[in-house]
Amino acid sequence: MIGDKKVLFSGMQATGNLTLGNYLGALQNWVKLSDEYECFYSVVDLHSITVRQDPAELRSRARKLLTLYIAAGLDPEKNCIYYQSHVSGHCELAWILNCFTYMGELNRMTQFKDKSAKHADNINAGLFTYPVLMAADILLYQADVVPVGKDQLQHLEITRDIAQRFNAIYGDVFTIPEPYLGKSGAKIMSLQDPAKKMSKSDENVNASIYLMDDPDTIMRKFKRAVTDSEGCVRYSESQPGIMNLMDIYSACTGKSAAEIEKEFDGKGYGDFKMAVGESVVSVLKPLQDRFEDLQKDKAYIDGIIKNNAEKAEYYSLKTLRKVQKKVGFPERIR
Ligand code: ATP
Ligand code: LTN
Repeated sequence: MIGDKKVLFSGMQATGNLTLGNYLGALQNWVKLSDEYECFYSVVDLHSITVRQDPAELRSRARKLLTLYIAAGLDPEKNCIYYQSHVSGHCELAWILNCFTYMGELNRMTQFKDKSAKHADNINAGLFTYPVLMAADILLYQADVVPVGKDQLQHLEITRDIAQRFNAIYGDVFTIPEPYLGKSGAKIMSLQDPAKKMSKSDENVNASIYLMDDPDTIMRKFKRAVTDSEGCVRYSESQPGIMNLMDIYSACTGKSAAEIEKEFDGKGYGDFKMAVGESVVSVLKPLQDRFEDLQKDKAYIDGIIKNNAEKAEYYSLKTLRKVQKKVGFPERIR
């Protein structure tokens, strides 16, 4: 707890251009939860270097991502929006937690298996211990809740296991975090292959809607979206492409699956796809406009970066000092 509020932590990597999946699965929920919780939203640049990055590009993407958090509606005066690399406690706690995590546990992580298959020439130790750094992010702020997409649930589980293991030895040090999965948008699938999640690292640009896509591009991508030959808009496992479009439409309009089925009863996929595309444009356009304005205000963004890093550091140190004491490191002499 901070004051009378529970704590929320979440983060996103500054790799690739953000997609509609990132927005509906993560960012949109962050905004919804931001009044209720004391929130820490990090640009997790330390995680990004588990895959080789061009330095200038990483720096520029990280700043864009931080700006996007604000453009999406997170108030940086109330929410702590900061770069992970600006708070050294993340790495320090990660090291300690590494010593409380088993190789066998990390070996089971599907993201590690996927990423090492994808980057076979660079299967580094950081990629392997990635979930430990993520656990450190969350536990450092004693987070009660962590809004993520479904693909991150396994990492949340391991975070809880590490925290429970640590608490069992040293007493109640860490709050055990709960995942928060939004109702709709928990897993947005690729527009070209509804068996795969929409991902910012997909090589096929038609598979993903990027947050900065212009309206024409968005409409074109939805027109090309893979569906089926059944010809009716119905929420059914046998129609994964349509289900995905319904999830997107539902997340953008707030309509339920039953309402959507009724709205498109007797209409073709063409009409439905147009409506989905328009609903996405109307959600993304205001965000894009705010992003453009914010990007111009360098001094304002710099101020946010400085103040919030200090705030994050203050809270992180409270946990870190406690953990260091618990494991038996000598006290600092002042
Ligand atoms: P990459 O393709 O590079 O692995 P990604 O698109 O999966 O990236 P992340 O940075 O791993 O993006 O995810 C940021 C947040 O967005 C996470 O909370 C994740 O669960 C969520 N997210 C990512 N893709 C989707 C998706 N298709 N549907 C819903 N949520 C998603
Ligand atoms: N692993 C996450 C990003 C991430 C994160 C976190 C999410 C790093 N640390 C802490 C929630 C809480 C991802 O790839 N989406």
